[in-house]
Amino acid sequence: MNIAAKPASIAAEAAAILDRLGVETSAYTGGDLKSFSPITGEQTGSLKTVSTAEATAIIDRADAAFRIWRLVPAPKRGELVRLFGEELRAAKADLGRLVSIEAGKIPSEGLGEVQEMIDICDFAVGLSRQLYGLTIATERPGHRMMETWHPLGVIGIISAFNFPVAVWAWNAALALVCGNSVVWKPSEKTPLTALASQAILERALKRFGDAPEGLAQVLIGDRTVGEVLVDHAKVPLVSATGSTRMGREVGPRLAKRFARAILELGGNNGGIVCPSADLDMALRAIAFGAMGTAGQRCTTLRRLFVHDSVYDQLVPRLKKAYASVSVGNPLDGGALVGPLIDKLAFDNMQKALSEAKAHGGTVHGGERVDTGSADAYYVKPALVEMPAHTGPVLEETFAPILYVLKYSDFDGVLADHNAVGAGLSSSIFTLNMREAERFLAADGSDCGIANVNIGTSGAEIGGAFGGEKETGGGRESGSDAWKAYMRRATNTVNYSTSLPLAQGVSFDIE
Ligand code: UN1
Repeated sequence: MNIAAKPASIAAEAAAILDRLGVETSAYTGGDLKSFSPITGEQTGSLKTVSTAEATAIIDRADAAFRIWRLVPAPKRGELVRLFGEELRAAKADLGRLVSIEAGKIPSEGLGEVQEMIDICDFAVGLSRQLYGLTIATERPGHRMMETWHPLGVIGIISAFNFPVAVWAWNAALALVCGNSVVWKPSEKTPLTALASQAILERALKRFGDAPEGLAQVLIGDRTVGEVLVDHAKVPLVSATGSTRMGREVGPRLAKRFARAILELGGNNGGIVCPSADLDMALRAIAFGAMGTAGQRCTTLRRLFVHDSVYDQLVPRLKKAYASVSVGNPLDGGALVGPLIDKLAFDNMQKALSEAKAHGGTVHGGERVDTGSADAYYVKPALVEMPAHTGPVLEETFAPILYVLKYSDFDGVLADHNAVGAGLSSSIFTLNMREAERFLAADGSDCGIANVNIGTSGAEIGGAFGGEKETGGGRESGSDAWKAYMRRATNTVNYSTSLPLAQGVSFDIE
């Protein structure tokens, strides 16, 4: 079923939401960065951008704010994030809708993204009383050794269009309780949701009262503005989400000035369906993982390895699900698959599909769906049966393409599973504990996320999020990811009356 897009003005709805959230009209009119909704291709704003000089001044201001904020007790800093979580709860419907308008997500996913922001706020509030350091046994009598965690500085955040607000919130909530200030360069494709999120945070800041000015700021602009953030000496950590190509530029620039990087780059996520798998469960997990968010999550399932004993049971059902999935205007509420972000995404998808055919693949779906808007790019998700793990299967294409491969040998499938550049997320569907445990073992999946009997996407915030290899190696969100946002000091205190040296060294002066 294809649902036609409504001609009603999406821009007017976006403006009404922004107004309710407290964003001034002047912030998104009369500027030179045009924003669009992928739902119809309609223009939704023209935002004022900052110059590189303004960006530098903004970062300097953030550094001044940091110097004050780092001295505020962490639980008090947590209070700001608690208020932010409250404001997000109140704004959830509006912000979720704006995410749908700007990123093309279906309503439950737009709202889910805001829920992810709320969840990380709750996590960070608890964390604000748990920034623990260790005490460590020392080899010297009358001494104490301990670790202290201190605020780090201005945290630069570069985010992508596909999670336009949640990824910022993962970083901002942790950074703020850790005593840092934040400067955010959102995707040029989703600047309105950034303005809205910033306005919501400013409401919390206002209620908080005495936070330093410049504690959390947004840089609206193009990549030159992002480069200022990456190169500025007062930014000790940049957390960047985007393509591996972007990471290859950002990573070395940060390394050059010894700044920290949290890179969350591409994923080419695989799933393995074993002979004992619960196929009903696998089918649902695969459908969401591969078609959800129109294949535009970094955790999207892109490669599916199915054991030859269950291939003919599972794959025909999967094809049926692909053929019948509803593609259309996400605002209408009936579709499960919304638009691709833009024409480039569509072109890249078509290119990958022709390459797949050239490599012997059989393509089901993948064609454009007409919703009445020439500038909107809706597609039927594509399921591609591949004879071998080659060609475009090895690359991430940010679109709903699922490559399906048959396997017979478990060691062989593990090797193929790991034989790609990216290492973000992975899944195995099995009721056999030997296979499940092997997948999670040292010689199993080489990804930052490895799941059993759930899909590759839709991680909770409580775990550390990120991946290995060309995914960049960074970890954000839960677990102990907060440690990257702080500076660790090892302190040794001598409360004795002598000065023993470690390692038995003697150095006695007269
Ligand atoms: C992303 O696509 O950049 O695990 C983030 C997930 C979400 C986050 C995705 N919680 O799919």
